[in-house]
Amino acid sequence: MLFRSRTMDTAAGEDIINGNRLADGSSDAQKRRIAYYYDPEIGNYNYGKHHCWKPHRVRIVHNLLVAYDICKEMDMFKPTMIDYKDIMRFHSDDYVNFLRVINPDNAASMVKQQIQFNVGDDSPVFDGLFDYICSYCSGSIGGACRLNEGLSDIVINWSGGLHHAKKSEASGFCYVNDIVLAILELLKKYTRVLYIDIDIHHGDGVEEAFYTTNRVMTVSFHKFGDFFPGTGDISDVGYGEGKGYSLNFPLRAGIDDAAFVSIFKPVIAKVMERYQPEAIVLQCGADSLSGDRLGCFNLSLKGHAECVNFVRAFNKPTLVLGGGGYTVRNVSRCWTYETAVILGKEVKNELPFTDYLEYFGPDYSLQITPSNMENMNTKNYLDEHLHMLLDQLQSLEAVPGLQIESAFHPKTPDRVKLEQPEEGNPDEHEEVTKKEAEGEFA
Ligand code: LLX
Ligand code: CA
Ligand code: ZN
Repeated sequence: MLFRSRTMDTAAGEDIINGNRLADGSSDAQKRRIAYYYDPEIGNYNYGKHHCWKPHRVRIVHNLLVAYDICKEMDMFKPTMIDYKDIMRFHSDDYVNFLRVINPDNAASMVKQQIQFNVGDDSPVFDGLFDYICSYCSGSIGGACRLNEGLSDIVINWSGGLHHAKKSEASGFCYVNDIVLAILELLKKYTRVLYIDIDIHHGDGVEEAFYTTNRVMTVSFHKFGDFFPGTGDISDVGYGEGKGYSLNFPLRAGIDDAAFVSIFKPVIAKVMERYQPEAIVLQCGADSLSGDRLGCFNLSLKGHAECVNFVRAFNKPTLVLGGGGYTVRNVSRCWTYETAVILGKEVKNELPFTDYLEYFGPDYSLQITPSNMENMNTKNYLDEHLHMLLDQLQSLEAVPGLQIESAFHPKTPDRVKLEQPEEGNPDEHEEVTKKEAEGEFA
């Protein structure tokens, strides 16, 4: 297996075979240079025997990618480790210093700080916690650097996507928000960054960080109503300079492929038209799949991946991240399939042999079949909410320019202060034809 560190790579993409076809075999003329970040240590971290969170799932994805023989189609990197100062670009010094020192042996003497920083229950203290944090953040920040340098068109880090983490607080199994850190890196180069979140949960940590700026547009589709974290109503649209630049599609249980795609595509197409982002971060939480242990949506891999493919067709520098997902076998299936879709490679439905084959019985197939659960999202409900979001987008200033730099609001210290981008012309936008953006696959 060939791994290169971020710093070792100088000749961009010389040896890459690029995916240039969609999964249905139709041609997609634009060649993509794909980078994939994976730390072989990541699967060894353990939240505890009884915790439902399994970092191990990313190792299963990796094994499937190797067994399908598609790794050779992308540039693979073991992330170059960041250090604590890189995390302090968003998170508070107190919180980061706490994460650096806390371990299972001293946890009993740090109960007060555990309560303060919400670490200990859902987000437990385990051996190697800070190394784990650095590992997944390194992939996302390293990926953003690679996009900034123009060395890749799409970067994948399935270990990232921890969208609930706040400036000074862990939340929902998320300690440090790699997404916010990666977006801050992208903002050094790009004037407008779009964040899209298809995890079943609201992308609250990312939304909160950028709530008062129009340099980042956040768009989350999520279950809303009696569901963690409880935020993300359609009326939450941003504040001050950021008003209108947070979009939330609250959903009910049971949404299926056809319904999800029918709202995702028009919202994202309108976002692209009105906001014209220069870079995209896509959080692909797999807890929105049918059969997730903690979820209640009814998506198949095809519906989930159709959203990924729709975003891919816009040909913007894109960082693709993981997220939630508790039915390990389906999470692994999903991100394996989505890697293939991003590469434009077809993969057989019959799963190849790996050390984890037993997870996939009795059918041993890649695709999953949605259940017959009721879709509680009526057509009227979806139409009404879709039109509210389209109206919100229509009333935005079309493309925010450079007057938006002073996004820091003194009354909102949990949010980030933005610097000037280093380069880039905000008026240069690639056009994507409707046909390209609508490219579907079987
Ligand atoms: N939504 C989500 C996304 C990424 C991670 C964790 C979550 N949290 C949950 O799914 C959840 C579920 C039930 C209750 C509260 C939260 C995540 C990704 C990688 C590593 C760690 C966390
Ligand atoms: Ca979401
Ligand atoms: Zn989630």
